[in-house]
Amino acid sequence: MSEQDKTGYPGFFLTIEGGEGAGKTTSIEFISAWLKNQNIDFVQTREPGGTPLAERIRELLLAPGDERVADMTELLMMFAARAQHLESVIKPALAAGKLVLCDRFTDASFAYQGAGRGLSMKSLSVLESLVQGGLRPDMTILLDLPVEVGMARASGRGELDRIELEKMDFFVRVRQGYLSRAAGEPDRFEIVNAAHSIQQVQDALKAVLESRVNHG
Ligand code: T5A
Repeated sequence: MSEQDKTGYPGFFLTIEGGEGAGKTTSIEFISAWLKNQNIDFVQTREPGGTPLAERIRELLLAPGDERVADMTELLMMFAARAQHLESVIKPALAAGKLVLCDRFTDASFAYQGAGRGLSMKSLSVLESLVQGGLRPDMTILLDLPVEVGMARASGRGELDRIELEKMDFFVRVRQGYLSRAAGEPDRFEIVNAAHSIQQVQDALKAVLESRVNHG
């Protein structure tokens, strides 16, 4: 927490990722309670969204509709929302030395728009550098679980959004996309088995937080 990261921000950027119904919301509630308990100053936010404008982009992205959203449009809207979110929320908080707890970030674009939709990873990397410069998460918790389990949980919650209406093979590619990102950056990623019970997931999260957030 106290060390400056490679981009010069004194804060700590923690992102949570996972497929549909992986339990991000449930896990973020637990992480946020843990951070409060440790008296760590943090900002909780999400993508797409996190600012009034970015939340409007989120609504446009997730609402089911008759007009098919082109893959490139979807990608650029994710990054448009991200650019706004970075300038208004993430960078100021990191500059103030805070921990930023973010529900999804650019790994989601690589998993959904890259692996899921099949857009070129090279184009994604170009956008990532354009929008973020050198800013990357300090740590990413990937909640991993079989697609069928996640979809069953997501469906149990009510109406599905536009992306959740995709077919099973799309989500299989998304999961593989996440796992391959994690394999490529093992120091940044912590993979938590999200198919386990809520208690087991929380025990795993606590262990990760105690080893990586409390001690820098
Ligand atoms: N997206 C996002 C992109 O395509 N590209 C991008 O760049 C970005 C940033 C919205 C969508 O945007 C896409 C990905 C998404 O499709 P979202 O709202 O963050 O992103 O995504 P969702 O996956 O839709 O988030 P959800 O809120 O729907 O799911 P969660 O938060 O993962 O799951 P949660 O915690 O609500 O849990 C689901 C249910 O399961 C239960 C919970 O009680 C709940 O009922 N549950 C468990 N049950 C048993 N055992 C456990 N361990 C459980 N954990 C939770």
